[in-house]
This record gives sequence, C-alpha cells and structure tokens, in this order.
Amino acid sequence: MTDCLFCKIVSKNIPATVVHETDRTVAFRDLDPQAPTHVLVIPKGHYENAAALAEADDGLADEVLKAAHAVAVREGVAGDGYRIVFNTGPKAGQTVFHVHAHVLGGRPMTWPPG
Ligand code: D5M
Repeated sequence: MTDCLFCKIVSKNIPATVVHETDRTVAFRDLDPQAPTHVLVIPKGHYENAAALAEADDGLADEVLKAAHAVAVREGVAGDGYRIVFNTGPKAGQTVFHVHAHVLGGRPMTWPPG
C-alpha cells in the first residue's frame, strides 16, 4: 500500500530501528516508547488490523505471535512478564492501520488499560 507508514518501513523508504526480521515479519522500535522495551511487530504484507490478519487464515497471525515472543526473549523481558497488545480499530486506540503487535516490557504494568 503506497501511502501506508508501516509499508514504507517494510520497503525501507522510512527508517526504523529493526530488532528482528523473518521472511514475512519485521519488528522495530516504537518511535514513542511506553515502556523500556516497546517494539512493534508487523507482517510485511498489508492487513488493516488484527481482525483482517486473523481472517487471512494463512498462518501469518501465528508467525506474528511467534515473532513477538522472539522479540521478548531477545530483549530480555520474557522471564519477568511482558504484554502483547493489538489495538484494533479507532475506538481501541489504533492510529496506524497496518496491523502491529505492541510488545511492551521492562516495567510493572497495571490492568485494566485506559
Ligand atoms: O500504535 C501506533 C504506534 O506506532 C504508536 O505507538 C507510535 C508508533 N509509530 C508511529 N510512527 C512510527 C514510526 N515511524 N516508527 C516507529 N513507530 C512509529 P497504535 O496501536 O496504532 O496506536
């Protein structure tokens, strides 16, 4: 998608700090980190949100989840606990409409989220 911010990160037209990459996923540091570890994991292909990714039903959602866990291990937050968040739709706070898993860790977290 030509005017999608995260597609431009995939195509390297916008710089990002990439921390993990597979054939079909890429993970990079969030520009506005909300925790000591805050990484976004995306499929390289364009899906608007987690619902569209789930409906694609080709194993890609599984790959994104596995990549998120790999990031948590690599960042050293897997042992203490970390959070994976998919904001799905504007009411849930989604602002970039290319599905992304937020991987957050490195500090205590509260529930429920705001
Ligand atoms: O989360 C969208 C997230 O995307 C938000 O935490 C900021 C982040 N963001 C926006 N632009 C960039 C770039 N260029 N690099 C890295 N991170 C970025 P949402 O769940 O849609 O609200």
